[in-house]
Amino acid sequence: MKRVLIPLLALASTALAQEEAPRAAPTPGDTREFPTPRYIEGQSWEARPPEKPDDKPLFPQQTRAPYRKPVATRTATITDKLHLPWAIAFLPDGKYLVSEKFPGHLRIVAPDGAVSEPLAGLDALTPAKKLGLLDVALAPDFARSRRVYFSFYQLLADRNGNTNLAYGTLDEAGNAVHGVTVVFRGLPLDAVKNYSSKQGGRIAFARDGSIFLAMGDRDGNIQADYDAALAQKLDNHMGKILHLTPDGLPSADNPFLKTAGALPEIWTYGMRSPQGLAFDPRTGQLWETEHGPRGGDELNHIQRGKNYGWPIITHGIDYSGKPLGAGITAKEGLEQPVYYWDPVIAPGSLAFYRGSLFPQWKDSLFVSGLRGMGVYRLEMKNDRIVAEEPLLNDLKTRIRDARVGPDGALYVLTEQKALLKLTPQ
Ligand SMILES: [Ca+2]
Repeated sequence: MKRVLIPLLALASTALAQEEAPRAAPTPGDTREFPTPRYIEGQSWEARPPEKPDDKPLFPQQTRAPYRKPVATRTATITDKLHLPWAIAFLPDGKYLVSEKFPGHLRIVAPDGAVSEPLAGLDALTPAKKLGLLDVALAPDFARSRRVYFSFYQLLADRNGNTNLAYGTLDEAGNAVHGVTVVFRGLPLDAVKNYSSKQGGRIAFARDGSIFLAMGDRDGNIQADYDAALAQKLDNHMGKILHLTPDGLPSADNPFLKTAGALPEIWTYGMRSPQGLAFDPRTGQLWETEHGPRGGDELNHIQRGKNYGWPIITHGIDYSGKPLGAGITAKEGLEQPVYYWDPVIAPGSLAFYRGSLFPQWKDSLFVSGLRGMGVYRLEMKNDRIVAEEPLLNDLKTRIRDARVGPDGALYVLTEQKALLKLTPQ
């Protein structure tokens, strides 16, 4: 029955699906169905029970905020010729700088959909086919410096390898990045196995030009060694948000500079698999989304030195179906997520709306959903989520990144190949 309903809904939703949107299949191997959300104003789109039946929010609307659709959108496909795109940055000339995860390439996409050859200059990082590329971001002084930052990992033996940060100088005419320099390498260098692709990698620039970098916990062994969780120990970069100078050094205001045994780059800890990191343009505050266990994806307000709880407190259960640790969702001294998803959407990114193209979206943030096969628009009021609207679920494809362009349009990367642009209908 479901297979009959999906095409009908896709036709009914907007004109987008019929002509312009790609028809990418879900990622091979991910055969789990994601239900079509229910679109009822004032009720959550989510109708499934929580993964752990007795799981409850700690305050009203910590999860399942009511659905609200303030505006209709139109979707255009700029290109569907990318390969595993991970992130997009907006160049001042109107083109798009896109990273492709594996093998790691940077490409420039023109507004007419022309896709460049891979930019030269990344070969010095690691042998070909060993490079995994994650985020890409323009330096705040890009107009003058032409500097771009990107995060990457190296595939070492047994799929080990940690997340690193580099910069280089973009030469658009030469289709190259010159002077590629690695400014930060995550510790341990040969991190435990690349379980579940929990590499982190998202970059966010603060107003002062310093850099925040998300690092996944890489911890595939939580069940067996719960008390030794990497995310709770300050002697490694796993399961942390880091704060760095533009040269990759610890920022002078970091909270653990004088803590014996602590790595000086750490800003917060107790994260699981963060892939969304963004500043609220109104408040200047930092926010994060992370992949949780089965039933525990989170949106967090990131504050200096705090512990976000993984794996001591969490919603949901382990992917094996077993409980996690003591099975608790709150503990003194550990931060609560501002919002969580149970069942999960697998959040790939986070972006705040800025711009005037969609005045109805002025209080919105956007979270891409991999497992959730859509983009999730959240409305925020006084740092709480008051409404949630799934977008693009009719494409039935995993969504990697969603960013707001300088023109106020919403740009979306599907996990497999496409760059989409959403404008008002
Ligand atoms: Ca948490």
